[in-house]
Amino acid sequence: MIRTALCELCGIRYPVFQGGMAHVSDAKLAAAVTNAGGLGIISAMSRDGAYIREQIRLARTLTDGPIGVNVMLMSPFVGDVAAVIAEEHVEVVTTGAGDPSAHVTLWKNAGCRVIPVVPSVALAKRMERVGADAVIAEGGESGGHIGELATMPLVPQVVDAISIPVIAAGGIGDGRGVAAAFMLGAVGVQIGTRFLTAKECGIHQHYKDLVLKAGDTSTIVTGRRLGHPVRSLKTPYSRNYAKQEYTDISAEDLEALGVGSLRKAAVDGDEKEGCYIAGQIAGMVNREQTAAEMIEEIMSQTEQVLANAVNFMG
Ligand code: TUI
Repeated sequence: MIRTALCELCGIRYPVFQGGMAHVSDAKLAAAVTNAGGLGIISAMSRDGAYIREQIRLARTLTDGPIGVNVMLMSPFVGDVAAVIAEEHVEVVTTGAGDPSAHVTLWKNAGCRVIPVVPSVALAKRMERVGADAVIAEGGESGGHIGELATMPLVPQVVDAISIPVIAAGGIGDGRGVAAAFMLGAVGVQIGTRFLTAKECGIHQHYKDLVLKAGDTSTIVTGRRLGHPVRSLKTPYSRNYAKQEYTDISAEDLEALGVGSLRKAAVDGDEKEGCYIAGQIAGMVNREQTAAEMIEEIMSQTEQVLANAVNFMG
């Protein structure tokens, strides 16, 4: 049985976070992951405080374990959502797409563990300085909004730069990935893409089918011109965006292409206008399973890989 400092920090059985994915990670998926021994995380995406309060309370009816909320810092409701997280005493708050320094004291005073996603050593150091409990070092193999570095170089450089625990994310989908993350110095992992095909994940079946069908080269990064690169599956939407991105299209028109596209994928299964976010590991995600089956399989595979590793030594 693998236990790390992350299990103590967050009150979880396995050192596995489920990524906070916009229009994907709701109370039902989060509760299923927490009940399976990981940390389930509800995505606040660009929704208001009332929505996130309802989701937190729904999750509380579905599990007695800890719950996380992911705050997307570009959200227009970020202040509102930050206050609700403190009021509801959410056990763990993770953040993405920005610097959460302004909210850390509020969350710490409410007893939350604060664990920001960082794409660089510089932000990791800043997070340690402002009192974060740990960081998630997320490489560009992941789906959604990404930084410049890949997981393999990012994680050990972050580990060397700070003294708080580091969780690895980006490109991890099975026990080999978890074992590799431990070898890089991480005390846990965050997994997103694999949970897209969890039975408790309520996204449109077309989304799940695209992930199940995906191969190693099925993702593409768009949005660099606007300063927020996003990795998603190659679909009519993302191919069209990529084609238009470096034409004489205005920034406003390019921005407009993105509006509502995540929702169109996850909720409507829109084949033309949906942005189907997934990481590079999608090619390895070939089965629908319950969250508990996924986590049990990943952790027992991790144990096997780590036990076998001693055979490499003479
Ligand atoms: O945030 C994510 N993944 C996301 S957010 C999202 S919604 C969105 N849609 C379009 C454009 C932007 C967002 C979809 N997927 N992952 C965590 C993450 N955070 N990746 C990269 C970062 C990040 C980038 C810059 C974190 C901090 C940061 O710092 C900038 C600063 O202020 O120092």
